[in-house]
Amino acid sequence: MSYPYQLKNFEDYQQAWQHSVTDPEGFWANVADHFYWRRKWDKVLEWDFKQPDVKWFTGAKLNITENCLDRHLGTLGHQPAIIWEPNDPDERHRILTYRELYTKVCQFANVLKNNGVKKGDRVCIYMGMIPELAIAVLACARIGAIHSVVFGGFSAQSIADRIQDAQATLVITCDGAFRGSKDIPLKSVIDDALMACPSVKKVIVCTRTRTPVSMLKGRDVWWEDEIKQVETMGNPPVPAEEMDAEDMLFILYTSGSTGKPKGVVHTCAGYMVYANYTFINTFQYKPGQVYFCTADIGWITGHSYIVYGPLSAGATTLMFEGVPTYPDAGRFWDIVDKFRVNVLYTAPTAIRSLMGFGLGPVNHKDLSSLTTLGTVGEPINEEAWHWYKDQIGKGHCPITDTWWQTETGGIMIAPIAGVTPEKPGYATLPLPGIQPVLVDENGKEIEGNGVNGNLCIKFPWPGMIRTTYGDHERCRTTYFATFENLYFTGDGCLRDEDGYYRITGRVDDVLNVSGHRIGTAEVENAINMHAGVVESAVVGYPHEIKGQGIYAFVISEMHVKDPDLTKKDIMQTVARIIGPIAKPDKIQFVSGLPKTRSGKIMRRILRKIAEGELDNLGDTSTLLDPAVVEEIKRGKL
Ligand code: 7RM
Repeated sequence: MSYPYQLKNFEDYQQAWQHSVTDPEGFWANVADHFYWRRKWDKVLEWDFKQPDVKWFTGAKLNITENCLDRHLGTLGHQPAIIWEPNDPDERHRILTYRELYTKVCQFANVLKNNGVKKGDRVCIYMGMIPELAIAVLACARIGAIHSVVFGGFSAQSIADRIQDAQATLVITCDGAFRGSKDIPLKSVIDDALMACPSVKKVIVCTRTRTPVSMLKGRDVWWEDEIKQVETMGNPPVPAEEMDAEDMLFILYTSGSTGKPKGVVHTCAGYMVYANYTFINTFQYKPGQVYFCTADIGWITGHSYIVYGPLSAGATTLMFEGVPTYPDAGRFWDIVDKFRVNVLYTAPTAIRSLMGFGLGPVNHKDLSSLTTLGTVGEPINEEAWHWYKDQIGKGHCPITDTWWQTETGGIMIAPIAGVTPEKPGYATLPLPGIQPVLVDENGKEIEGNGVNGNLCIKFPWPGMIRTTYGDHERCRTTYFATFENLYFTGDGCLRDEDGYYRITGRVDDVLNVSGHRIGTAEVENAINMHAGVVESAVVGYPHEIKGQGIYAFVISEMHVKDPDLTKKDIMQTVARIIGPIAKPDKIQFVSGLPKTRSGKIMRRILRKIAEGELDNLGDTSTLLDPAVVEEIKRGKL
C-alpha cells in the first residue's frame, strides 16, 4: 500500500504547490478523493475572509471515524493502531489493533448514548494520556458529539470557564493521572470545577490511579460499569453518525491576547482531509512504520498528530503517558529503542532540556530505527537542532521543523522530510495548498526575499479555523480584521534570500512557554486575584530551556514583609486560577509601572528590562513618570 498523494521528490513538491495555487479546487478535490465519503461534495470551496465564511466540500457527508477505523478493518484489522507506553516503565505497555480500537470506540459510543449524549452536544474531556482518552475522543466523533479536550494541567477554574463557554453537558475524566513522579487528582479537580457548571448532567470516570474519589449520586458513573452494561446489552453496533462536511468536529480552547481563551472550532471534512494530508506528507510516513508524537492530546498537536492524522492514515501511533525525564532523561530513547520507533515528533523545549543531561542517557540506546525527526510548537535554536540531528538522528534523519497553530488545524510551513530542503531554525517552505504572505503594519504585502513582516495566509486551506465558539465576531476581529482579506497568524516572520521562512515569534501579547501558548493578560488577571496585588504587568523573556519565561512586575497593596512568601502565594494563585504551566518564573515587586500619559502600560520597556537590555529602552519620551523606570531597572531580577 502507498499513499496516492504523497509527494516523493522536490519536483513533485514544486508541481503540487503550483497546482494548488492555479487550481486550488482541483488540487484539494484530488487529495480528498481518497477518503471514505458517504456522499461526495457538490462544491470544493466557498469562501469570504471578510465575514469570515469558509466552507470546504459543501454537500459532502462523512464520519471521520469511518475514515480512521472502519475503512482499515479489512486490510489493517490486526495491525497496531495505538501502542501505549505507561508512565512507569515497569508497568506493561498496551497495544490496540485497529479491530480492538474500533470495538472499544463503538462500545464507548454506546456508553455516551446511554448517558444521553446526542449529535451536536458538547462533551468536555479531562483525562491523562491513556488509550481511553483517544477512545473517548473518537467515540464523541462517532456519534457526532463535539469534543472539547482540556489539558490535564489546567486548574478547576480554567476547566469551569471552558465548560461554561461550550455549555458542555457531559464530562469524561479519570480518577487521576500519572505524570512523572506526580499523581494528578483529576476527578477532584473536576468536582471543584463543576460547582460552577450547571450545564453538566453526567460525569464518566475512568479508573487509572485508584486515587479515592467521591462519586455524586445520579451524576457520576464509572467508565468500567458503563462498558459492562453495554456488554450485557450485547454490544449493539454503533453506525457512525452521518455528518455534514461543515458540522463541528471539535472545540479546542487556546490563549490569545485578551484574558479569555477562545474556543477554536474545527469542522469534519476539511479538518480530516488536512490532518491526513499533512501527516502523510510532512513525515513521509510509510505504512508499517511506528510513529511517536510526544505531545499531549490536550493540545492541538495531539489531536492532529496522535489521533486523527495517523489513524486516518492507518498508521501505528505511539501514545506515551509520562514525561521525558521520568524515571530519567533517557526515557524517550528507551521508548524509541523498545518499540523500534521510526518517526519521532517532539518539542524544542524537550530537546533543550534533554540536551542538558549530556549524552549519558542517549549512549547505548539503539536509535537505529529512526528515519525521520520533527519539531513543533516554538522556534528551535541552532544548537538544539544540531544536537537532535547528530545525537538522535545520527546525522542521517531529516528534521522537519513544523510551523502551525491551533487555528490552522495542521502543519502549514515545514520541510517535507527528506524531500524539500531543511535549514536549522527555519520552517522553510509552505506545504502545497498554503499561500503565506508577509505584510507591513499597514497590511501592504512585502514582496521579494530577505524581508521581515507579519505572517499572513492569503488563501483558505481545509484545516483552517471556522469560528470561535459562541462568538463569531471574535474570530473575525482576532484573525481577519487586522489585515484586509488575509488570515493573520499573530507571528512575525523572516523570508530569507532563498525564500525560506523563519518564524521569529509572536507580535502580540501571547507568550510561548515550553511550546504552550499563554496570554499575558490571562496571567495578569490571575495574579490580580491575589488579595495583596494592586496591579501587574507580565512579559516574556528568553529562557534557556522553556524558550520563553514569564516575568511579572507586581505592585502590591502594602509594603511586602516577606517577599519570598508573597511570591510563593502569587505563584499558587496563578496555578489555582490557570494551572501550573502559567506560573511566573520571576516576580519583581515595584511601586509603579511605566505608563503613557493616557495610562497604557508600556510593555516594550518592561520587555527590554526583562531581557536585560537596560541601556537600550528605546523611546521613553511619552513616559508619564521616568523615575519609575529607574526604580524598576535597579530592582531587576
Ligand atoms: C502547533 C502549535 C502556535 C504558536 C505559533 C507560533 C508558535 C509553533 C512553531 C512556532 C516557531 C515553529 N499550536 N510555533 N510552531 N514557532 N517555529 N515550528 O504549537 O496554537 O499551541 O501555538 O506557536 O508562535 O503562532 S499553538
